Amino acid sequence: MNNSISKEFFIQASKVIPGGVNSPVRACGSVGGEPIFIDRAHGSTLYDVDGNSYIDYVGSWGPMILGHRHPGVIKALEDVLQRGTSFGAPTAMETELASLVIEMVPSVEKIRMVNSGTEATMSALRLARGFTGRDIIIKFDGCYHGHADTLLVAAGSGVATLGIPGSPGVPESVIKNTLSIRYNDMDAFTRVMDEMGDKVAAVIVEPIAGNMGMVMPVAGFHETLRELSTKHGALLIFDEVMTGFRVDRASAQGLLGIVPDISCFGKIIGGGLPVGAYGGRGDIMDHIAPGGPVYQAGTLSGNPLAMAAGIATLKTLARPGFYESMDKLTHRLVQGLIHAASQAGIDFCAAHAGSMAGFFFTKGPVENFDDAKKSDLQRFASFYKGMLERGIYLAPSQFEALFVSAAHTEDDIDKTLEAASDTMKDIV
Ligand code: KE4
Repeated sequence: MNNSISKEFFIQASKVIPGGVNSPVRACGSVGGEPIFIDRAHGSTLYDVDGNSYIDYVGSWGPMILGHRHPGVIKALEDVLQRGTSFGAPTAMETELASLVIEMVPSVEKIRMVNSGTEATMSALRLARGFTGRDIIIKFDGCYHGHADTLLVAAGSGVATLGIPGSPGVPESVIKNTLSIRYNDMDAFTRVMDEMGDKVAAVIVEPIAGNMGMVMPVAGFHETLRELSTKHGALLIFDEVMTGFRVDRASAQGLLGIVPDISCFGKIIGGGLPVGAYGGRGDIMDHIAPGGPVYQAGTLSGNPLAMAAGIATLKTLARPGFYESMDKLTHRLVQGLIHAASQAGIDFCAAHAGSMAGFFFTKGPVENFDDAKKSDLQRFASFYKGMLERGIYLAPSQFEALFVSAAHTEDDIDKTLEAASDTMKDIV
C-alpha cells in the first residue's frame, strides 16, 4: 500500500504540531505505525491522501454513527451557514437539541451544552462537588473521562495506550481526592463506600467501558453503584460520551435500566462537530450558573453549526428500527471475528453492545483493566497492520473500541471478515 504522501505530511505536521497530531492516540505509536492522512470520507469509507480507501470502524472515535457526509446532516449545516456560524447568544436550536436529549434519555431533566466530552465530565464533577459540598471522586481503572486533571488517574484510552501512569503536570494536590477502583469490583467499591461514602461527592463510570478496549459491566455492578451512591448521598455520574445514543436510543442507562444523577454526553450529539453536554436531575442542574453558584462557561457552547449537526443526527437515530438493524450487523461482525480467530487457533474474545464492539487477543473473560492488559499487544499490532493493508481501518490501539455506522453494508461486513480471516492466518 502506497503511503508516501501521508508519510511526507506526517513529517511536515511533526515540525509544527506536538507528535504531528492533535490528539495522541491518532499517532498510532502503540501499534508501531504512523498516521494515515485523510483526504475525505463518505458513508462507511475513508479515502486517504495517497488514494487508498478503507472501511472505517473508528468513525472519528464515535461521532459518525450515521456514516460520513450523511445527507441530512450536510443539509442542516448548509442551511445554518446561510444564517451565520456563531453568535454568542442563544438560538432556538440549543433548546431543540436539549429537548431531544431530554425526550430520549428520561433521567435528564435539564442539560448544559459544552464543547467536548472532557468539558462535560470536568463540569459534572465540579457540579457534584458544589451540590454535595464534598471533595472525593471515585472512578474506575481503565475508564477514561477526558483529560481534566482530576480524572487523569489510572485512565484508559490514550493514557493507557501510551502507558502514561497519570500525567506530569497534574499536582498531587489535585488528584489526592480522586480514588480509582478496579472496574466491576463490587466488593472493593462497597468497602470504600462503607469507609468514606459520606465524604464522596460523586462516583463516575463508563456504564459500558470503551477505553480499556470494550468491557461490559458484570451483573449487579451498576445496581451496586446506584444503591450505595444513594445510601451515602453521593451522586452517580454516567459518562455516556461514548455510549450515549450509541448502544441504545436511551443510551447505556436505557439498556442497563439504571438512573444516574448526572449524565455526560459528547461525540454523537455533535454529529461530527465539537459538542459535549452534561445533564441530569433538575434540582442538581439548577446549581449551575447563572441560576446557581457553580460556575461553568464556554464561548462556543451551543454553537449553531454543532447544534444543527446534532439535531439532524439525533432525529435520524430516533427512527424506528435504527438500533435493531445496527445491533444485527455488529453482531454478525463480532461473531465472524470470533470464528476467524478460532479457525486460526488464536486466543481471542469479543463483545458488542449495539454498534459498539471490542475484541482482545486473550482467552478472556475480560472484566477489568488488568484482564485487558493480558491481551497480546504485539498480536493486536500485527492484526491492526494486516487489516489496514487490506483496507480495514481499526482504532490503532488495543485500548479502544470499534464502531459500526448506519452506512455500513452487509458487503462491508463480508469484506471485513474476509480480511480478518486472511490476517488471522498471517499472525498465528
Ligand atoms: P473528548 O474531550 O475527547 O471529546 O471526550 C473525552 C471522553 C470522555 N469520556 C469518554 C467515555 C470518552 O471515550 C472520551 C474520549 N474518547 C477518546 C477515545 N476513546 C477520544 C479519542 C481521542 O482522545 O483522540
